[in-house]
Amino acid sequence: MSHIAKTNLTQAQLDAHWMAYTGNREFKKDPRIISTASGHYYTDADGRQIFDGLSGLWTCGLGHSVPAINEAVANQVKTLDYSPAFQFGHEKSFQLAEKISDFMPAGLNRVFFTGSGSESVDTALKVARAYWRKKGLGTKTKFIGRAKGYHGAGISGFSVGGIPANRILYGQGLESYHLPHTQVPGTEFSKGMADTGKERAEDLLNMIAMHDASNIAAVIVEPMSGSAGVIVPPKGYLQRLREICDQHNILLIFDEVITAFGRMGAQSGSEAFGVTPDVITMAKQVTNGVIPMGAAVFKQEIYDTFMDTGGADYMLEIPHGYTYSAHPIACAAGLASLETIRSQGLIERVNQMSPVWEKYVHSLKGASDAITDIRNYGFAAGITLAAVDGEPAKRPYQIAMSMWDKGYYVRYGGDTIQLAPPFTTEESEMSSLIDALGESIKKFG
Ligand code: PXG
Ligand code: PLP
Repeated sequence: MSHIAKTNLTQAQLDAHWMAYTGNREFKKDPRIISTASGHYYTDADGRQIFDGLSGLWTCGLGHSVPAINEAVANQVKTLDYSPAFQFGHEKSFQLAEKISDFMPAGLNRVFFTGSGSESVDTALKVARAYWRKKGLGTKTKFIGRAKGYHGAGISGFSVGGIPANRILYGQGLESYHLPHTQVPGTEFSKGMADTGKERAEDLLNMIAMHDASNIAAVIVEPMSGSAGVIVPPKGYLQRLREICDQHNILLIFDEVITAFGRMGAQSGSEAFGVTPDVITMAKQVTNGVIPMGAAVFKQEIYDTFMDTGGADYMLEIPHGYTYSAHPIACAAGLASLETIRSQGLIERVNQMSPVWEKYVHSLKGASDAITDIRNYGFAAGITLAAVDGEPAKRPYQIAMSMWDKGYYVRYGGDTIQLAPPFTTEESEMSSLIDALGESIKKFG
């Protein structure tokens, strides 16, 4: 059905790669091969230009092949390609840690580097359990996630995650319970935050009544759920989660792998929604996706607790870390990415252009009866489509393939299409993306 790019790959080569989160059989019959990328566009193996409607995988808000990042990476490869992550250091990780803190809400200023969002979530959850143990509260081990949440592909991430398809094959995970999601009937087609739905935070009180706060280490939520299709928090909802966590001595973790560093038109989701958690996890935009890197950022009191109870100062305060923690090339890319966001005023740009984006996205309302909801915040949008013949994932797939044929990359997952254009997207690009999407939806609507 979709555009088949010419490729010199052999069937054996195609078969050898078990692709991530991909329908391998479908892909390998009809491969969509991307050859190069620059600015807001990919070029496929046939030389077609394809607009990047999801900024990579929510990674490349600055667009592709950004000269400042390319240069920083090239220089770093030539000067220090790798430096051991344990017991020795290099200057750029400390510089980047300070720069990341500068984007974080006040008080979140201790940065633990990882290689991905999934590792960042693992780090946050391990530190949460260890923190309570250090405080003499070692029974606080359970976690509360949320329905429709995505927290990566690790055993811990799938446990607290709430997308059923990502859980059903894997058996027992960490002991975790799930708050209801916040897609409340009657709030469809809300622009930005819905006025109702805040009361769904009250379920946390029921969970505390059931399990007791003495057994609960942390609540983890995405301030805005990305993977499940851009589920924006209702007004007052995150504030209420914060209040309940404070009242019951439970850590609040915001998983900001998608929302940190500009996507929301703010430095973080925390800043956008006005609620400060105890821990923020991040990845993706920190290096503009150029080199894998993630981080978990902790409030200082958590870090100090480990330092104060660490024993002799040559001892590890926490036995945790990754071979690629604070990788020097990732740090160089991170410094250049965050400096570019600042020097080009991109957070302000996303904030200013968000109403324009909102207008285009919501113009799709009524284009087809198949569209049952449209949601947006910052430079992100999710469109829910009615299931065809009991197959909720089919129509989004058909629409995304039709978009690829037309020269637009959009993400499909579950019953949604997701959009997240680069921070520098022009209004004319928004307009043509939405026009093309309207046509594709009508074709399959
Ligand atoms: N937490 C959140 C909130 C994420 O969005 C992860 C953790 C895991 O990060 P890594 O780097 O381990 O993949 C993510 C990643 C999509 C999509 O289309 C989203 C993600 C990954 C792939 C696709 O929404 N999010
Ligand atoms: N497995 C083995 C056998 C290892 O030696 C290591 C790291 O040294 C790992 C897994 C973890 O790898 P990483 O530090 O890249 O997460």
